[in-house]
Amino acid sequence: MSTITIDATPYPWPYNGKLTPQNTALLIIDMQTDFCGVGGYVDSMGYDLSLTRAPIEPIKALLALFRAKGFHIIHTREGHRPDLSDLPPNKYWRSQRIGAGIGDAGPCGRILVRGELGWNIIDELAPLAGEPIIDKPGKGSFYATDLELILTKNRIENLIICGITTDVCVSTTMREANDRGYECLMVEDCCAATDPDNHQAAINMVKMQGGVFGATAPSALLLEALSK
Ligand code: C5J
Repeated sequence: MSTITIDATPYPWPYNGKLTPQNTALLIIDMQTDFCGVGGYVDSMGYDLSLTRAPIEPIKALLALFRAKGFHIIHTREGHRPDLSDLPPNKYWRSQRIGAGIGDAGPCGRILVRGELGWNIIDELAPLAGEPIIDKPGKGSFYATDLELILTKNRIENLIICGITTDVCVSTTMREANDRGYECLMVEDCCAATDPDNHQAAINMVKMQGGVFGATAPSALLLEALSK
């Protein structure tokens, strides 16, 4: 592929103009039933599921193109071991307080527990064989996972980040990645939060200081640039 950049904000992304399927991964964060499905964690907390479901179709379109072009695709899942030995007590306490105790029984099985129905990535965005899935106990995708090892081994330098929720796992992951020197792009309509103002604020924060965490763009600009 010849050199291309995305007409992102606040700068044409990536900074060095080196965007190829070999050095770039589409990183899809936590598109699990627990975060966007009926009976999952977010639903149990009483949030509006239409917000966290909004990016499903835009991600589907991006995923199809990135697969067709041979880019790296990486998925993540937030969840805990069935014995909850990796669940900090304060995380449990806070989740129980809002009516969705992690590890407690819910309509989709035990909330945010690995192997349960709610923990699965939704069918619409199901990983294909060979696409790495990163299981993480926290909000960031680098903490207590082998994501960095996989990126290093595959010589991936650029991360195009999608998923839910913008203000929590997407944002934490982008900050972790940025500190490690990865060049990050947040895809605005391929992310969502449980609060629209928080979604917008998380996008705005990326763009401060000349792109303090990287850049952002709507998926239409990626589809346009990469379909050429
Ligand atoms: C949250 C996530 N919101 N995937 N997790 O608790 O953003």
